[in-house]
Amino acid sequence: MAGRRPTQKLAPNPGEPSNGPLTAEELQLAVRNHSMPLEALRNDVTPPGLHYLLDHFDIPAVDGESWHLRLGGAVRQSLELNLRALRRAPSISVPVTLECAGNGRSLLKPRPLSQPWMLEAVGTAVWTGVPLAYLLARAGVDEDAVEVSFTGADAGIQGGVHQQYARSLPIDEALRPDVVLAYRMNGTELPLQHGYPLRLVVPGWYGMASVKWLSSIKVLTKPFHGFQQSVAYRYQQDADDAGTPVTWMKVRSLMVPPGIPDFFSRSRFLPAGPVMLTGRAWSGRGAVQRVEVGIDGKWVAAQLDHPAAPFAWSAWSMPWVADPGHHELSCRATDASGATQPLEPVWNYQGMGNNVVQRIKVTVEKAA
Ligand SMILES: Nc1nc2c(c(=O)[nH]1)N[C@H]1C(S)=C(S)[C@@H](COP(=O)(O)O)O[C@H]1N2
Ligand SMILES: [Mo]
Repeated sequence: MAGRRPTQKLAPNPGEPSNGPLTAEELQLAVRNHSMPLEALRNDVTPPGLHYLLDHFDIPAVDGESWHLRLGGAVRQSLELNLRALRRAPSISVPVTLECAGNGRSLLKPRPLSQPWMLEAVGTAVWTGVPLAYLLARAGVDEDAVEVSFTGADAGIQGGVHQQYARSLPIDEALRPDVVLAYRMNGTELPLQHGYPLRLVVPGWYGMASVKWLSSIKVLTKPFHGFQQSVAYRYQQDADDAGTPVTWMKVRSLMVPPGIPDFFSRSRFLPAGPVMLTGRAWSGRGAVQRVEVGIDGKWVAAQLDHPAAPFAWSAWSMPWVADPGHHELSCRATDASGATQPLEPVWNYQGMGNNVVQRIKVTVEKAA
């Protein structure tokens, strides 16, 4: 009897979303990767070591001396460049706020099983390196090019598929003047965990686009279908939904939790009286136009500063006179497109782009 051949579906995550407690596998990922402590929102540029980190597989062993980048595919002239050659090429420095597309995942119910981010998978760094557009121009991109793919040196298995981490960009994005092949982060050599010796940084896009430990770049005349593009990083409703690709960062704001934390619960305590509430806001596409602070559900406009650069976050602040008792603080940003943060999480199967407003419970104590 002719039966249906069992089709093996490619899965981005290792199982259906769960309402159960955090699993040992999620904890394992959470201790390898890390988010940015919210108090680091005080800084324009995230201090060394506090920028969030997400590595899918292992940090690859790359020898910077013998390493070189290959750029080929649909180009007039393939290039092969070592680190010294790249450092001699024209360079730019771009302050960029990067956020993981899975930020906010663990606030979803049920919770997609992957890196269990809360709210703070974000950071801002100054990336220095060669504009990608410069190298593409040097190689001479063919007229029928549609995308450019980027392959990292790190390898692993995800969804049962052996792979090297790889992503692509549409050709128009790849030719933007601010997309950088970075060999420095905040003025010092690119740290191992952030992609040494060379990484891509795509300002405005969620972090997955910024491929680390680059080994090759290929100009393509057909769309790229790698796992991290066709299976992972999609907004989908269930395992059978092809979904839509995750691209630009949605609008988001975060607040430095005021006062002091309880060690274990992280709930906050502060004395009654005036306190300056501060934080940052960003959006991948279109500047942040407004930040509001919610005090027990009542929204008040915050003072919003100009960002240091088009793709860096903006500082905001709002004075508050805290009166004794329990309060809930929140913040909500709106960008130039009119997009604003939702009050409740918007669920999707992979837990992508959850830009729900942050809520902080505080206990205000009578001044002694
Ligand atoms: N080669 C490679 N590049 C990668 C990744 C990876 O696992 N391997 N992770 C991506 C993801 S999902 C994010 S959010 C960012 C994280 O960059 P950071 O660790 O420097 O903050 O790198 C991206 N680039
Ligand atoms: Mo990510």
